Amino acid sequence: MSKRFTITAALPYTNGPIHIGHLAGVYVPADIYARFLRLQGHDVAFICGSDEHGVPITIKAKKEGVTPQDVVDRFHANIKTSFEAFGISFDNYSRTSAKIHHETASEFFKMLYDKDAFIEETTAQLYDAEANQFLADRFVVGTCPKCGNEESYGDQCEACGTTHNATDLINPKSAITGAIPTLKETKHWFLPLDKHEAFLKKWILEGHKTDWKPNVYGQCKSWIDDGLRPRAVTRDLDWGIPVPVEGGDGKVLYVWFDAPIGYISSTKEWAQREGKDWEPYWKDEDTTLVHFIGKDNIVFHCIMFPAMLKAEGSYILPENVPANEFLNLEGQKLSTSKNWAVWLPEYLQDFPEKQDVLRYVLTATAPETKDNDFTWKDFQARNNNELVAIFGNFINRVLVLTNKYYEGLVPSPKTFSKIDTDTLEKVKAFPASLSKSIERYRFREASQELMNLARLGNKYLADEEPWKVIKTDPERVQTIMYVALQISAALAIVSEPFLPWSSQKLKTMLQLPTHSWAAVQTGEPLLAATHKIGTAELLFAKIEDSEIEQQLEKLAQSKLANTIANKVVEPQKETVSFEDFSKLDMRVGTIIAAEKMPKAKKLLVLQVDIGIDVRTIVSGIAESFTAESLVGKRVTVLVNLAPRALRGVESQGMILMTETPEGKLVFVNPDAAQEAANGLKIS
Ligand code: B3M
Ligand code: ZN
Repeated sequence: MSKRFTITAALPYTNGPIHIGHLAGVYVPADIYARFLRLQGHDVAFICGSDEHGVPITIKAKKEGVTPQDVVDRFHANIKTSFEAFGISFDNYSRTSAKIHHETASEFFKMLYDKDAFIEETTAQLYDAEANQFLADRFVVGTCPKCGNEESYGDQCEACGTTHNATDLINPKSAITGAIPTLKETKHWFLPLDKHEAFLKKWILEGHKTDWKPNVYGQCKSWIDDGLRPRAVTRDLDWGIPVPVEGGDGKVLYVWFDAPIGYISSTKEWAQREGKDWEPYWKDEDTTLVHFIGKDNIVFHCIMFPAMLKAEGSYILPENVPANEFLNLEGQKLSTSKNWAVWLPEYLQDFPEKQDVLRYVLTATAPETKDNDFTWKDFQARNNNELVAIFGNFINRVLVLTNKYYEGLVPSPKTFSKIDTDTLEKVKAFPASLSKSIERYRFREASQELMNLARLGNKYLADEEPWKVIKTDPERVQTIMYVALQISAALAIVSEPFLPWSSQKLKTMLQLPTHSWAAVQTGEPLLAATHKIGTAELLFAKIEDSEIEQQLEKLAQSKLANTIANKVVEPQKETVSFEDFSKLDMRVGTIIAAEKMPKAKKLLVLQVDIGIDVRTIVSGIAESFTAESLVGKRVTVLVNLAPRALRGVESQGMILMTETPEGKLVFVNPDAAQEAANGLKIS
């Protein structure tokens, strides 16, 4: 029976492009789910948009010296385009700076205000006197009162996920000036979450104990058990939706008040465009509402937004909030500021037409129950060993053989043997097992089940060996190829939610007449005898080592840039007079012999031609250079340093060195020295 679904995916902050962490945590699973539901014939509104208010945007704008509007315009376009190019099938992608959103959020606030759903209170809030600004949310950092993380934001600690009021922070510090905030009185509107505690307890703790993911349920339980408190839903800021009630001048709605309402306004925008009524999608008890989010958004979607919806009174509540954990990259936390990420626009450029590979890898390694790691080697292996070697290989064999033996016409099957009927029975069972996994939000499991269908086909062909049997029993081959073609068709249909691009390509190759999920389930022939298929194309292509190395090199560059940025530069030493400096006699020289100092890990004994004479210099560089590699090297030498005995060898000067960002020693100015004669002074 067709049902109505409203599927939302977290509205990305519009301060940077989308990366694989966003995709794995939210957008790929949400898209699989939405596509799956559509394939069942359900009525789906798959909703998203850009989250354009809030501190991250303001901070980015300040850093770049542009307006917040400039920032959101740039990234809204960037994000929207890359989602489309990647194949995320939103029915609507809106933005919270849109007029319809400002109106919807304002009305929502006013409605709650009129219902006395807020507490209006003047309280002392953190204030940065230097910046002349109240400090809330990401404008203030301090120690989390719950877990002790020293870099908690004013509204949320990313380490433990709790939300708190900025005044709860221990040792707060302004993120703008670094100043210790003072307290200043200001009026705000608070949503009394404590008043909704009984309802939240009943709804979540009793109602969703078994169907919500343990990580989601667990977080909710811990907040509720800790006791809920009123939360301010307005801010003293100038970027956001103006507070639409008396006394609201100079204040805006808290970004976590307006952003979830963005789901509603985006639905309205879609309905207007499609000539539909938006209300059933948010107000009809028969509608299933599901929020796809990352784990840091759980409290807002499970506690705060439901409390808002409940206070308003006419809305439905989410049926489920399948939040994911985080994805790491090559063993390290993804980080926008450290450029430690795989950015979607770059991926699409580097791997054109390989959207499905990333979709598949991110699904197969999705951080569903714990944080998980994305590595480029694994990406390559899953492409080459699974998509190419199993799925692609099977399809290629079926299409090539059908074209070769039957000029592209599906052959009529003869007698079905047990292996044929068993195989077809197994194919029939796939939609049900896939559905079961997807309905429980186990996309990882589902993606492996999909691969099992390709494995089934591959094994069937490998066991039946039509390419051998053709010589002795061509009639048998007709049946084999008929069965193999049915498996290919089933794959084309059920792979659609996971691999939409390849599914489409395969449907075209097979000229597949039906795309119905139910048809696979009933076991009716998907490709009838004498149906003409199209030409074979490669479904997946091998990814070469060099392509992976390029990606790893990109990451190495980011790492290097970070080490340089984080390198602590020693403070300047005391000033010396020019006379003192002139006492140093530095010359260009050439190392003419080098050997290791016995039993000393770090020391090399060098003979250096400094123009005046040849000196013995003991240098502590053995961990960075082998003795052999140094012969002939041009160096800079301090030649009038008082001689000093090191392990019994007299060192008669010093070679000037510095360090690379990775901490490797290098010679000072060796390139310039190439041109200079030994003995020339450095000045
Ligand atoms: N803008 C996403 C984030 O925390 C946040 C989601 C809003 S969903 C209403 O990155
Ligand atoms: Zn914490």
